[in-house]
Amino acid sequence: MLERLDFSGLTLNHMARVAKAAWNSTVRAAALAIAKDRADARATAGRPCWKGPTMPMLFFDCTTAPNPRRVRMIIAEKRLEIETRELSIANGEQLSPDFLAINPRGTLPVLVTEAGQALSETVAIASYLEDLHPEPSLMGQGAEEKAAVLNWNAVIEQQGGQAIFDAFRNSHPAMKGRAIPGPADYAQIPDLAERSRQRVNAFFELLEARLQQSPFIATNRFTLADISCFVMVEFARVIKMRIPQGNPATLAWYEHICERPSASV
Ligand SMILES: N[C@@H](CCC(=O)N[C@@H](CS)C(=O)NCC(=O)O)C(=O)O
Repeated sequence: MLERLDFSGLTLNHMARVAKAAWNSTVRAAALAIAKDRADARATAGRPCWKGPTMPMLFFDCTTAPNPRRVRMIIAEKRLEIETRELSIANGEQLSPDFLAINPRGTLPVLVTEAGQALSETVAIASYLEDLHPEPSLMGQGAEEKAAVLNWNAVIEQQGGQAIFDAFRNSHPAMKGRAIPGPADYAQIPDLAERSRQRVNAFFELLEARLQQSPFIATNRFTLADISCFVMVEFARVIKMRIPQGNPATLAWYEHICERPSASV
């Protein structure tokens, strides 16, 4: 592929840039082809989890986006090595026909499992990885803890993440016409952005009340709910909202999570 590039008349620097871009798109195309082959094989097998041959997992990431970051943190906490392909949401790569063939919702993260399923929900990815690699546990152990993690993770997603995303997507100029992720374009609603900012304030109070009672979000140890909360709270910078200085329990929790190696992925 690279041999066919035309370098005539280019400076060395320019040549390097052209070669790098060609290499990246070749690698990306190969990754998409692998994932699509697996999806086709799964369709032929006629069921989502057939007992046929398995392949290494493949993770589609976007380093600028919060939900893929949750998956990167899970992978880091579990110290896994998973083949990863970066897509650029800024360049609309999640909406390419090749990627939509893998995830018709056009969202990231996606984890293609060993049997070829494309998982597009962070909680499903977390559950899958937890099952294959139970230690360290991020989804809780035993009925009470597992339920607490799922319960608090949903509270964080709905009361925090959704409010932050709505505030951002309905106000930021880069999100014009892109108020909802996915292939369909939706107009921004400025009033929704404003209401969502109020909800983010309420979320910070909810968090403070919870963390006054508990060292971590869901249980007395670090779990998926802390990962989700940490990522959402950090993402709130895009709407210029931060943990209020008057919320000491949340600030202490935040500092504590920042010390984990996974916080820097
Ligand atoms: N429910 C999904 C949400 C996935 C999602 O909305 N991802 C965003 C990035 S954080 C996306 O793909 N956006 C694409 C777009 O804006 O077009 C999850 O649990 O991860």
